[in-house]
Amino acid sequence: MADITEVEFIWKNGELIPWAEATTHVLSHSLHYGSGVFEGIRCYKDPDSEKSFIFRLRDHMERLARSCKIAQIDLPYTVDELCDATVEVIRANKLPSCYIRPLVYRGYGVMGVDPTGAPTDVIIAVWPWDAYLGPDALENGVSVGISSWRQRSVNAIPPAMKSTASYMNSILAKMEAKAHGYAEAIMLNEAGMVCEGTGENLFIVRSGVLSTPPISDGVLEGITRDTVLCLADDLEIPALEESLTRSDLYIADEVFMTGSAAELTPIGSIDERVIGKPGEITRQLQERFFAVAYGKVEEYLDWLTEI
Ligand code: PY5
Repeated sequence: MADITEVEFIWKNGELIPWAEATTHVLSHSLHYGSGVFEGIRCYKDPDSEKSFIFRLRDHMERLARSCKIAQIDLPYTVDELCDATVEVIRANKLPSCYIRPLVYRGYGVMGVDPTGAPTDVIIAVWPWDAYLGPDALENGVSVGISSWRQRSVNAIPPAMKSTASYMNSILAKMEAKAHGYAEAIMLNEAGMVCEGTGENLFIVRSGVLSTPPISDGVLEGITRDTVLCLADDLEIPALEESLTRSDLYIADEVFMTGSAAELTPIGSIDERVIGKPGEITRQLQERFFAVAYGKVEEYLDWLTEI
């Protein structure tokens, strides 16, 4: 049984096609070797104004284009065309709020590791998706554990490339975390420093200062991470990008994760070390994040694409 809310249309290679017909051949290159790149984006409906906005659409599509560049995939559409296609598929499905999943993948045509000759297929799927880490995760926080798996290193699968292949690493860590009763895993990098969650960046607060691992420690350059750093600046919360050890997490006053799917999720405990209820700074940033996403903050309206 599919644990996904099906809608009417998916955009594929320039056309809207029925959800059930958006299939691919079992010998598609990316199904065998993970040669795809993707994005995760959200569209929010402001409950007051009832307007819907896609959050930082252009920034996501630009990252998708950068992922293609690293993966040496010729993207057959411009960033503008992909942004327009996203608006088109949301409107066609009449969705007030949704998650958006663009995927560029090497399709059916060759079976060697060398992808030369495989076609490039592009899809944009949308569907309603609730809080990623559980129904009360945003409100009450989640328990997480440090994974025994290390995050892929910068010279293995580059973190700047949001590739499907990288998520085998995330899957191993996520399944281990769930088996131990945690909602999410935190992965260290090969050097043993804190890296990120399986689909989220990580922040800590200690003595009123916000810290997050630098890009050079192997984290995805998250768009929500960048958003939080901008909002912290507005709120005059000092913020640093600095390497963190696992003990820095255990003794932090507040810890939270960020991502398009996970939004801004507080962490209540790490490896049974209690952090506690969502703290003041986490709450302030969460509140401002949703105000911005709902189009209530004038200076950030250019981050939003109205549907
Ligand atoms: N780190 C990793 C490994 C991620 O997969 C993601 C996003 C992030 C950080 C946060 O990036 P951003 O803030 O730009 O979303 N993960 C995807 C998402 O849609 C997929 C999760 C299932 O959030």
